[in-house]
Amino acid sequence: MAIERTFSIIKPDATKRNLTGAVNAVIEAAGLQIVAQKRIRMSLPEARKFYAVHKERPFFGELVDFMVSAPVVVQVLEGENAVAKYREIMGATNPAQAAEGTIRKLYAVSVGENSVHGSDSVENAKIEIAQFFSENEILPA
Ligand code: RTP
Ligand code: MG
Repeated sequence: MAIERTFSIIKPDATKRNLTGAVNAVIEAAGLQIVAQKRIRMSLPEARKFYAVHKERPFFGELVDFMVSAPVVVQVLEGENAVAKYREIMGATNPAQAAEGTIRKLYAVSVGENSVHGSDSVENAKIEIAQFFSENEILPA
């Protein structure tokens, strides 16, 4: 199996409720290693750039406003099949449809305020990681 990296964001609804450690516990229990992490306040241009693929969607404005509304924690996760594994433990976008034990089932508030982001492909993970981290900030054990 391939060792991959994926990009994660612990979103404002989760940082505001002091759930960074709870989310990280689920990540680590699944065997993913947090190889880079920082708490930042996303700027509006950064949020618009990050979610540019959704710019024509009706929820785009709401989404970027939410992402800049409080600090977020950006992370790089590493492990076997990290991209798919993280999507699996995040659960469905809408927490009402998320499987038991997933981060969104446990913690998300709504389809918009859904606690975490995870890359949807290895290619996008590389692009997203590069938006927030330089290679010397990523430190596998
Ligand atoms: P993410 O990109 O954040 O990991 O989430 P995802 O792949 O599961 O969902 P995606 O379709 O990429 O949507 C990105 C984020 O936009 C917000 N959203 N709001 N109000 C709505 O109907 C709606 N739909 C999506 C969510 O925060 C979602 O995670
Ligand atoms: Mg997505």
